[in-house]
Amino acid sequence: MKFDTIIRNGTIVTASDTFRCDVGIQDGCIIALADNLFDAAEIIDASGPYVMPGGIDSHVHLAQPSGDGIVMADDFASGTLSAAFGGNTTVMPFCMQEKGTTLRESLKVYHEKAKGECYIDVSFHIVVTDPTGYVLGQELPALVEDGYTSIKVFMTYDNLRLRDDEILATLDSARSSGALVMVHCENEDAIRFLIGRHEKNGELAPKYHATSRPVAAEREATHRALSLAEIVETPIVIVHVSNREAMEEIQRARARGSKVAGETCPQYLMLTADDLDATELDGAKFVCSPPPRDKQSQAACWEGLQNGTFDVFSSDHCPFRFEDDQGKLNGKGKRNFRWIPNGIPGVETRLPILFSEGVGKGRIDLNRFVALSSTNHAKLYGLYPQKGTIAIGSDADIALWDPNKSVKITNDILHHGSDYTPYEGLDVTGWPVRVLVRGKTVTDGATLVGAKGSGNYLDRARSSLAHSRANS
Ligand code: DUC
Ligand code: ZN
Ligand code: ZN
Repeated sequence: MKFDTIIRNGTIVTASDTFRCDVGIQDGCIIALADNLFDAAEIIDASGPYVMPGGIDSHVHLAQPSGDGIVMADDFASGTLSAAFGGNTTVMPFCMQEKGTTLRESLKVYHEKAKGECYIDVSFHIVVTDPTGYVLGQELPALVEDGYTSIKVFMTYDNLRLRDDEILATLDSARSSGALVMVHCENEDAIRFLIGRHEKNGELAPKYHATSRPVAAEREATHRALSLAEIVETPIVIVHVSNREAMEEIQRARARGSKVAGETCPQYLMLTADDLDATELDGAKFVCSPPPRDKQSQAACWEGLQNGTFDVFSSDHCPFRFEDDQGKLNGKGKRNFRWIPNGIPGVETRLPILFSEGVGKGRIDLNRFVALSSTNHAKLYGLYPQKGTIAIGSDADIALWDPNKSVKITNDILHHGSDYTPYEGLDVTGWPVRVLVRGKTVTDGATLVGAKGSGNYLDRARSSLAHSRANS
């Protein structure tokens, strides 16, 4: 047989083109794109759905320690399963450096957690929380050579945030090694001041999470991160941008010549701070950082997806259970918003929401959908062209999308470990009906076909944004 699998009569959509042909797959790779392919062990009829690169979600959290007594709702098995049902073929979770440990020690822990568990391919970003001379001078350059080519730093959270001098040292090391730095931009001192003021006033409900983390705290930190990156000439990614003012900081930095990528997420298109002001403690379901803003901010984020301010659309899947004393409603979280774990589930709903609200409502076209959901993630994080496109030689990571399938999103139909979805009741049109990773079907849309452990760990090349400055 010439092929293991042929996907026949499909409309192929890439980030740049839409065209009709068959896809021939062998040994997990695309080896032919042509009409009338024949001679395969398996023929998949794709005359109805679109044939798209599988989604790459470059911002997810799985099995991450999240504070005393708090347990994340997804491990690598449930998180990658949920991702597959949402049309994804690769996810990029974070490996969190525990203070006082090396990056290699932290990686060992996360590789153990992921080993034999994943349904789709995975690759780690490393969160640097303890940027010692050894970490920045010895470990990071060696890790980049080994394929760990992106890191994240936090400007908020007492136990995670780096001071400005530490951020500069980290950026400087990243520039010379060619690592790409993702930055969580919120001003910790301002947030702590506002939390303290709310506590003094007895304002403890979930809605005060939003007012304790205002736009100005995000805008200021975004400006500072971009300025620090400019000083040491290091490309950065501003992750989970929630509003226009932070977007304008990115636009101004680019106009000054800085290399900056931008990311936004479904919560900033679909939720507002009003969702945190729900009855009882339901607002805790929407606590994430930065918090959702207002309708004008949602419109701004859509503009950013259209005009290129944002390169990637990620879920920031960071799931906790709601009715659970190890989750949102832990003993302290019930009494005070500051103890509600930050983060919401979304790896399975990211793409249906972007497809339905974006393509379906005419805000973006199909090719932009593919760019924002897959191709740009692969390029930004050093996986292209192995991943993120449909081309000869690329991995056969493919999602078949039925553009007309209408689905009401409810927690019952999802596969994550959380007991709720922030998008309960949302009607979407467009759904992934078959997902293949390296040519093997993981789900037919309704049932699981793939096996736990079939996902690979991916070493990565340097970022398209970072490598041109490497070693300069
Ligand atoms: N930052 C993230 O990237 N995810 C969840 C929580 C946070 O602060
Ligand atoms: Zn973050
Ligand atoms: Zn995150």
